[in-house]
Amino acid sequence: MPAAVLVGAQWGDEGKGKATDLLGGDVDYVVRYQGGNNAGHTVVIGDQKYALHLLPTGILSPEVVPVIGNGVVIDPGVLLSEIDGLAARGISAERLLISANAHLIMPHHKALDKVTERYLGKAKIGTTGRGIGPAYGDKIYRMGVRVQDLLDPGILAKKIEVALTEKNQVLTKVYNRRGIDPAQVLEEYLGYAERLKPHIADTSLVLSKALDEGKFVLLEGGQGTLLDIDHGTYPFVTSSSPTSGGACAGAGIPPNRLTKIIGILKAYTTRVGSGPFPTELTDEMGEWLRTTGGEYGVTTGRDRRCGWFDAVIARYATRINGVTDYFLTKLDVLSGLERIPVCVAYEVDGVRHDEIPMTQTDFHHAKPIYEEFPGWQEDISSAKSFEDLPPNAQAYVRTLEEMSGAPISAIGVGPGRDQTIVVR
Ligand code: 2SA
Ligand code: GDP
Ligand code: MG
Repeated sequence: MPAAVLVGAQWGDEGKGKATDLLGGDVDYVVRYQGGNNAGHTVVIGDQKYALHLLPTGILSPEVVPVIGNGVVIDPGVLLSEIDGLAARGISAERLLISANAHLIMPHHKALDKVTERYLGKAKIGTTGRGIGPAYGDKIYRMGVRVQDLLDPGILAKKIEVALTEKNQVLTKVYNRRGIDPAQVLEEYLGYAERLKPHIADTSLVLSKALDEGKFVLLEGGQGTLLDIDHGTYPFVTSSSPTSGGACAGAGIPPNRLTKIIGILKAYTTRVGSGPFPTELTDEMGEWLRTTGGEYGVTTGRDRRCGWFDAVIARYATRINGVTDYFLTKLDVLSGLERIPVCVAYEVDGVRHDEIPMTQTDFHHAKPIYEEFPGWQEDISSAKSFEDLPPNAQAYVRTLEEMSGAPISAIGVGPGRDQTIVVR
């Protein structure tokens, strides 16, 4: 049976949380495969709003098994407070499975994330400060502490000792900060171990068996294609692989299990943090999109940078991820505009680029070439079918579909669970 991937097509915050939640009723397992509590996924059910960071969105559907895959970096304290927060609202995380191979975010990762950003000054990445980059750095450097180490206090103590011997040198000697006490960290993490133990599993094996039994597995990405460590706007990226290729590695299932790759595409573009963004609007129009679309970071509360839809990026996301279907979100936000510009290509030093330029230097200098489309004035937030949309809204969707190169099979017209149009 199939596994599907849900991936952000832009710079994150496309509305992946809502999309996963929508599919929740049809799936058996929802798996986070990368990132950590840098992610912020919002789901609105009736008058209840949930902001999820580490827990897969499937936690909100009682019949779904939520899984944190091996590709995720876990801050155990944050995970437990998220679990407790949901429990207080009557949602149980008892069925949650956590990969024994996932890596842990340690106190020194958070400290280093913050000091390196300060050190970079104007050149900073604009990270969420959650320790994501340093945790993945240690994973690649083979100095990481994994979830399974929580099951062996001796190993855990040794790993913390080894890591801090080096990291405390960096913190104190390079950055003039206070060192971190290994004994204190050990005590803290052994406390987490007690509570997390029942959830730790060989999740790759669990998923493989589930697929053999005909179960439906949904792999839920965090961030987005342009934040991918390999395919994004490096170095202004996150430290993992949100793209569909990363989904298999981060969940521990083989590529030939994937049958659908659903890209989530916002009807305009946003980005949080530093880095190139050709269609960014720094004027009142950008402010209007931010206010109307509620574009503020779910994790950090930062203002999101806003701009027009960029078809070059959408085409790129289709290609890199092998998108089979798009879910176009936030079309309702554009209601009321006279005309809607769409970036169809870039101009770099007088040369037209129909694809993302090969070098970051050129991408930094890319100027959008726009085509304008007529807007619509009607409120579309209660539209139930494609035909309910005003003709200009229908034409806008068809244009984005054609430019993106993959079918748009669902359209978001509001944040609510029921504010979605299924196109085909
Ligand atoms: P990090 O913390 O190392 O992953 O930061 C590196 C870059 O990745 C960006 N990033 C994000 N971009 C959009 N949304 C994210 N999640 C939150 C949200 C963001 C927030 O849902 O709103 O609350 O600020 C997310 N996570 C990481 C980050 O901005 C850096 O550019
Ligand atoms: P994610 O990181 O991709 O899960 O997205 P975020 O939750 O960070 O940001 C998306 C925001 O858009 C959330 O506040 C959602 O509730 C909201 N949202 C999702 N789909 C729609 C939509 O179709 N219309 C409107 N108006 N809001 C939406
Ligand atoms: Mg988000």
